[in-house]
Amino acid sequence: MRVSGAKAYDIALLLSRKLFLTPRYAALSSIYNEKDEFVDQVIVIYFKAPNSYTTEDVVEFQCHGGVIVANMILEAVLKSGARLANPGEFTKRAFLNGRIDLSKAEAIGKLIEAKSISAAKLLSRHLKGELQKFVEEARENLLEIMAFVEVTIDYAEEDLPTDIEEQIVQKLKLLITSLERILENSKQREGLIEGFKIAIVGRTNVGKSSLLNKLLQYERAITSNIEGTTRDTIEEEIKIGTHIVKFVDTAGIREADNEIEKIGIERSLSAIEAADIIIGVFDISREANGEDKDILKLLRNAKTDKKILHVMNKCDLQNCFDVSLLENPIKISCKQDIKPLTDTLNEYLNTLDINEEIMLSSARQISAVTQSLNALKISRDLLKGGELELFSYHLNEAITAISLITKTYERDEILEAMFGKFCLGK
Ligand SMILES: Nc1nc2c(ncn2[C@@H]2O[C@H](COP(=O)(O)OP(=O)(O)OP(=O)(O)O)[C@@H](O)[C@H]2O)c(=O)[nH]1
Ligand SMILES: [Mg+2]
Repeated sequence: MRVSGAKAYDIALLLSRKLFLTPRYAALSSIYNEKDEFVDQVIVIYFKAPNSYTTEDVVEFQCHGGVIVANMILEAVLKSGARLANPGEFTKRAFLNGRIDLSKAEAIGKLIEAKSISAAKLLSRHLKGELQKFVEEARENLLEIMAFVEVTIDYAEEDLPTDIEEQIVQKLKLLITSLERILENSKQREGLIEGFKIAIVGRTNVGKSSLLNKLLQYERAITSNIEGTTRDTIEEEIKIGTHIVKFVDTAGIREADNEIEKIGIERSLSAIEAADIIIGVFDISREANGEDKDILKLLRNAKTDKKILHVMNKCDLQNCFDVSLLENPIKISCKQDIKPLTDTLNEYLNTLDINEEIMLSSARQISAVTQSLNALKISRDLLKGGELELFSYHLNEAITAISLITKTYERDEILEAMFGKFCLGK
């Protein structure tokens, strides 16, 4: 149990009945509550400010296992003046007190919920400051450009000297390329952090729910030979290799008259929209019909950043299906074996594993870089047209946006520091 803040040390002395605690030493100590009753024997460690996670005084009680003892100590701590921390408050304080920047705070939060080993590896790289370093370098480059241009606007009668303009154009070009690369790299792999979503789609009765059950290894969804058994989407997390992914079983897609079934089909379509991977299931024991062709069309029209898999199900039965309609079909039987599908999925997920390149780890970071990139492209074009003031306006926008990843950009303060390098009034 951890207590942070100005009173943490006094609380620890009170509960342990000690006169002092040496910082960073593990002290064996009895703990007493406000009624002077012995509660537990624990290890107390005192982290003296600023050498702690929050940079405040922090005291750690390492008590015996189980919920009851821990709760009794918690109660004693609360009775002596502490309050419960809000979710994430320790990390929030670490950020507010300047110990970590936002990219690190975000990495800590996501690390706890990481959906794969490779996601955890990436987040620990962010925790070490990889993303922070990248953002700060980009920001410094942009600020330098900004300073040049503002000096020209304020102090020079004429336009930017051509050699400087050429340098700025080069710098912008490099930055734009690197931001574009990061975005592409990150968008493809977004599911690694947030967890991939896999939609199982097809016409009615092809065995979508049977597939979900087989993946889960228990009868989660109702299956039957009645068409339109599944009316709602069903979501379950399943581990494939080292990845935790979310499978979504959907209502079979067909022309439905029934109001409830229609709503279910609407939901199937949104599940396709939200998925990173779409498994189209086809029942090879029946001839392909118009509904199968509609599904194929749906799969063809899905966004290009989604992975599409064509699956032939019921391979334990005789084949009546025109298989040439399918692309690289994977043969399975939910009654017998679905390993060819899980193997393909595992292989695909592994190809997405994180490489050495810089990557963003949240939708918030992706949006910040997208905004910054758009502003940079606008300002690049304005510079070509010689519109310095507008250029500077959009450049400022680009700096503000990318700074959201690490810490808020305070224009005056940073610009002052930058201008300090120039000999103005020369
Ligand atoms: N022989 C055989 N039968 C299967 C296989 N997979 C599913 N079935 C049967 O096919 C029927 C339909 O299966 P479901 O899993 O309910 O199909 P669904 O696609 O979820 O159907 P809807 O929810 O109505 O869209 C059931 O009777 C299953 O037992 C298979 O691989 N082989
Ligand atoms: Mg079903």
